[in-house]
Parts: sequence; structure tokens; C-alpha cells
Amino acid sequence: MALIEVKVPDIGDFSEVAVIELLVKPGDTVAVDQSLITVESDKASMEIPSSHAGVVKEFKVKLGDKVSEGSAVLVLEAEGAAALAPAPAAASAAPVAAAPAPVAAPVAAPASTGTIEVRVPDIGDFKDVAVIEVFVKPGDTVKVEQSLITVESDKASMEIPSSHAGVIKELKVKLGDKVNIGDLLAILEGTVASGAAPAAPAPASAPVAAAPAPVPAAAAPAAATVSAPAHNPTATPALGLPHASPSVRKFARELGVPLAEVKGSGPKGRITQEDVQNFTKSVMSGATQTLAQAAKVPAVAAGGGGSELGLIPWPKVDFAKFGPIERKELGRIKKISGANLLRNAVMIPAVTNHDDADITDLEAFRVATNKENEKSGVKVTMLAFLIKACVAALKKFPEFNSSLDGDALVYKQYWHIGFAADTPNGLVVPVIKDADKKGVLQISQEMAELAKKARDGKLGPADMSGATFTISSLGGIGGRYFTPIINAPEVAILGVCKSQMEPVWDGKAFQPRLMLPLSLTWDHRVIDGAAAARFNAYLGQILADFRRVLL
Ligand code: CAO
Repeated sequence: MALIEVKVPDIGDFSEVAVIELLVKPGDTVAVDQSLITVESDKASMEIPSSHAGVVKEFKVKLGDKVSEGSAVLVLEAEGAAALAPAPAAASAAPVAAAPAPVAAPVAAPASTGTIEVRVPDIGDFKDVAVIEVFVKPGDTVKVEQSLITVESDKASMEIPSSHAGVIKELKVKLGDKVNIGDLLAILEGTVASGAAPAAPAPASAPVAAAPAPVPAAAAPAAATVSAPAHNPTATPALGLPHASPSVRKFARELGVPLAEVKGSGPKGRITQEDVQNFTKSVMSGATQTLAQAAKVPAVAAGGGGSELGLIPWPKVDFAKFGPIERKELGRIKKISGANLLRNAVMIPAVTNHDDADITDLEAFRVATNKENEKSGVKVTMLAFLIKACVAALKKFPEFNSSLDGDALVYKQYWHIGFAADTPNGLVVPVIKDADKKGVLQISQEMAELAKKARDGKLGPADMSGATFTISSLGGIGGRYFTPIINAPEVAILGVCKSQMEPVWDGKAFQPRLMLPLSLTWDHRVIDGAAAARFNAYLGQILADFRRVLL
């Protein structure tokens, strides 16, 4: 047994790179080459592998630390190793990829237009690496160093840049192809220096994205894993491509997770393994749908099909026979929400209870609050109070905050409230997380931000997942009552319409009171009619007098 200090190997031109992920923890057994941490500069991100096998004793870095070649990463208890401490450091650790390579030789000679072959540059030890992303297509104009493709081995992923500027005439690779140094990637029409052979193989002149040097010593790890290459630091986010380390990409591919649809929670929006896991959970629970899933259901969403349910076919009518028509494809949100609504309408034995709540005093309080807060810019609408009131009712009647899981009910100990928002592209349901812990002002502010994001089409899956109960408010628009469709796997939804002054009998006389119409739809497999009536009645009591929440 010996204690070994694992150090940052030669990471090329990079120094003072930030530690953005710790991939192991004290007590973990690690193998040689296993990635220990991920570091990231503004030019590249790379996983630093272990130079030895052993048990992690102690970390010498923490998230956010800046490290350079030779910095201690952690202490390992290595089995069977001679007393190596301090570790052979960078000498035995593999020199790492991502050396920012020379830019394609700008030959100072008269130039002419011609055909240029762009080939895979020197990618070090990597052989038969798979093309996992293709960023360009024939007809695209590319600049020198612009990334053309991403290749990935089990140890690294790297973007391969163009050695020349020009217009892509032909792409010679496609997704899944295996490439090696010198392979022809694309044929460009561009400017070549006279004297330079236009169709010469690229390696000599091509900027190398990430050239991992050969692994030197026996105990040395493989080259550190490199993702975004040095030459084009911002290419990934700028191109809207997922920003993730190679191991996370591999993990996502193994699970079949479309990385482009995963929202990164790491620094600079980087996608972590946990993000991929959460996305998978969300899809499995039905809270999120992948675009591929959505694309499979447009016919059903639009009311087509139905044979699966033993129904007669949807009527096929040539509308143009009866008058002029215009056909417009449904947008993405309509397709996704349509498919979900249809499933929920068909599969849930839903019942709706209608009731009214007296909000005369609450509305007066709301108006006064808005007056007091005029300068803050936060406007409180009835919906924010409804969210708070619903949390109180959900706490009193926990089955409304549950989900069916086979023969079991899952009672959630958190209160995340979704609210339906009308957007130019269709209906979306952003979620106020932990509404029980927030005040009405904070809820109003978050609601305004989420509603804006919704209208701008900028809501991510995380903004729309995890709801335990939903409110659909048409109060700003009008109407009396409606029957909202439950947002599965939730078991109830509250529909709210426009309040209006009504004569209410107080036992002696009719009084003018501001009445809010409530429509509660509930899943009869989970909730009984009596419980629903009680839920509505309690909600009404709270809205009539919020002090009841304290009881
Ligand atoms: N009764 C009377 N007036 C109401 C009200 C109610 N129940 N609820 C809101 N209002 C008023 C507001 O006070 C506001 O009045 P002022 O402009 O005079 O201040 C006005 O209506 C507009 O409110 P709002 O709609 O901007 O704000 P909100 O918090 O009530 O709702 C949001 C926000 C995003 C939910 C809403 O804009 C929206 O998109 N609603 C549509 C939801 C929907 O489509 N549901 C149907 C789903 S099923 O297809």
C-alpha cells in the first residue's frame, strides 16, 4: 500500500483551468485511466484521468479551483504500488490533447480559387474514431478553423476544424463513419495560395483540434479526455450544440437521450451526468416528451387514427369542396400538448366539480397591495393567491398532491404548482417550484418571468417539469366555468374563470359580493366526489379569508 498523489498531467498550452466537475469521491476505487475531474478553460474542456489504480483518500482540489500541469488532484491509496509518493506527476501522466494547433498555413503568396481537400488532421493516438456530429452541409461557407465535425473515441471527443476557408462542395463523411488521420472529410471551393497544391492532404497545414500525444510510461494513463477543442472555444454553445464532456455524451448515447434536448445545470450551461439522469426520469414519468416521441403522435394529436381504441375512422372530408381553405401544419407545442391532452382525456376517468369563492375581501387586499408595491414593478394577480390557497388545500387533502403508480399512490412531500400559460405557439405549463415556501410577491414575480419566457418560447424542460397540481386560469379573459383536462401524472387540476359581482344571500339580504368561479377536475381512481367537494369548499373558505391558512 502506498499513498500516491495524482497530479494534472501535461495539458498542453492550458494553465489555470477551472475544475468544473469532480467525477469521483473519497472512498471510491478508481482504475488507471479513469476520469477523476473535468477541467475547463475558455478554449477546451477535458477530463483528467488517474495515473494509478487505487482508493481515493483525499481530494486536493475543489470545484472552482484553478489547476495547471503538476497541480495535485487527489491522494490515492494504491495497492501493490511501490512508495511512489509524490506521484510521478506529469511525467507518467499522459500528455494531453487539446494543444491548440497552428492555424492553417496562411501562405503569403498570390492566391487563386480552387478545389481544396480537407482531411482529418493529426489526432494523435486515436484510430477509427466515430463521427458523432456533422456541423456543416454542402453549400455552407466555412471559415478557417470552423468546426466541421465532432469525432469521438472512448477516450475523447474533439471537433475537427476546417484547414481552409471556402464553400463546401461535397461532404465525404456522415454520422457513424469511422475516420483516421488523413481521411478526406470535405471538398471545398476556396482560395488557395498559388504554389500550394490545392488538393494536398491536410495534416501538415490543418489546425489540429486535439492532438493527444502517445502514452509514454507503462503506468501512465491514456490521454486526458478532451471535448471542445482549443481552436474554437465557443463553437459548441454558439451552434446550439450540447455542451457536455465525452463521458456524459457517451452516457447519454447509451441511454438514447437526445443531448440537444437536455438543459445543462453545470457551469456555462454544461450538461452533467445528473442532468441526463433527470431528463431520463422526466421522460419515463411522462413529465417530458422527447421531440422524437412528439413527432410520432401528430396524427393522434390531430384527431386522426383512433383504430387503436376500436373507434371508427376519423371523418375524411374534402373541405375545399365546400369553400376556400388554407392548410397550416400544427406547431410543435400544439402537437406535443395535443397528444398529451388526448391521452389524459381518454385514460383518466375525470369528473369536474364547479363552485364559487367569495373573493371580495381578497380582491380589495390585492388591489391595495398592488398600490403599495407600485414602485417595485411586481404586480400581484389573483392567480398568485390561488397558488398559495391551493397549496394549503393540497396539504389538507394530500391525495390531490399524489400520483398513481400502478396499484400505489405516491404522495409528494413537495408542492410544485403548474399554471397554464397561453402563448402564440400554444399552451404550455410552467411550474412554480416549492410554492409552499414562497410568498405571494415572490410567486407573482416568478410567474411573470415564466410567463414571459413562455411567450418568448424560451421555457426549458426543467421549467415545465415536476408539477404536483396545475391551475388553468382564464380569469383575465372571461367565461364562467369549464372542464380542464388533468395534466398526468397529476390527479387534479383547478380551472378558474373571471370573477364578477353577484348578489349573495347572507341570511337577511342580498349582498353584492365578488365571486370567483372554480372548476376542479379530478381523477376518480384516486379521489372521490365528496373529497373533491370538500377540497373546493376549503379552497373557497381560504380565498374568502386567508387567515384560515393559519388554523
Ligand atoms: N377574475 C377577474 N379578473 C382576473 C382574474 C379573475 N379570475 N384573473 C386575472 N384577472 C385580471 C388580472 O387582474 C388582470 O387585470 P388588469 O390587467 O386589470 O390588472 C388581467 O385579468 C390579466 O391578467 P393576466 O392574465 O395577465 O394574469 P394572470 O396572473 O391572471 O394569468 C397567465 C397569467 C400567464 C396564466 C395568463 O396570462 C394566461 O396565459 N392565461 C390563459 C391560460 C389558459 O389558456 N388556460 C386554458 C387552458 S385549457 O386550454
